[in-house]
Parts: sequence; structure tokens; C-alpha cells
Amino acid sequence: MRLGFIRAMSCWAAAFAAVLGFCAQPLALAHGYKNGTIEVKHPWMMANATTTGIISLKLKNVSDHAERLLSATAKGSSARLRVVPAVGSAPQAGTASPAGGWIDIPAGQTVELSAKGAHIVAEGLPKSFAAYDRFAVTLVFANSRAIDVEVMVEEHSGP
Ligand SMILES: [Cu+2]
Repeated sequence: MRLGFIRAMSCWAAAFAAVLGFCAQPLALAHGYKNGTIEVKHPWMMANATTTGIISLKLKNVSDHAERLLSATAKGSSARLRVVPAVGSAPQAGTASPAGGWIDIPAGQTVELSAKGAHIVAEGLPKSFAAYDRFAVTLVFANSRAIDVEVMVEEHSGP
């Protein structure tokens, strides 16, 4: 998706600025993807020394009907991804299964996935990712087509 690529480039520019000492990564420069129903903003994972990480991103539902993130898969790697609902959210079928649960995105609302709440866990990453690596992930939704995104590995947790 060309638009996504252009946004990704500006995101990399922000990452480069971070190297130069500007730690804040302005949200306006975050990379994004969309399918007509959902807009995905700035998927990223903090670099760490293990093969497990938490993928953070924002899901904005720009439609007038509810949408649901069903699953996420890594493309071109052996990583296993699990969709983890927020602790304390309404009980959801599938929550306790190894495959994870799902995350609802109400009409017109933005749901932020992060370590603080609902998120996506990546396990069995093929190597320990270093900052500025990236990997491809497909997000699968209940009522609209899947979205391919690139998850950026970052050394900062952001603002
Ligand atoms: Cu970004």
C-alpha cells in the first residue's frame, strides 16, 4: 500500500531524529494503514533481549458499526501472535484459549493496544529484534478485510 509506505518513511525519519537525541516521536509522523473500516496507527514493539514482545498500536473504527480484532499472524516468520483482551474487560469467549481472545472496537472509537491493557503478544520471534528492525503482521477482523502492517521495533516506549 503506497500510502502506508510513505507514512512508514516519515516514521523512519522520526526514528532517525530519535537517534540524534529527540526522543519524542510525534504521533503525527506515525505510520498507518487502513481498510475502509479500521485505521491502524503506528504498530510497534519495544526491543528487548528475548524472543517475546508486546505489540502496541491504535485501532480506530471509522465506520458506524462495531468491529472486532479476531487474530494476528506474523508473515514470513515463525512468530506466534496472540490477541489478549484487557484484564477486567467483559468476559469473552476464547479468552482462556492458547490462541488468545479478541478485541472489540466500538463504532467511531479508538482502542489503544499496549502493555497497559488489551494488546498483541508475539512469542517465538525468530531472533531478538534490535531497534529499527521491523516485521510483517496481518491483522484479521470479523467484518472487514485483513490489514497487513509493519511492526517497527523501537528502543523507546514513546511519549
Ligand atoms: Cu509509526
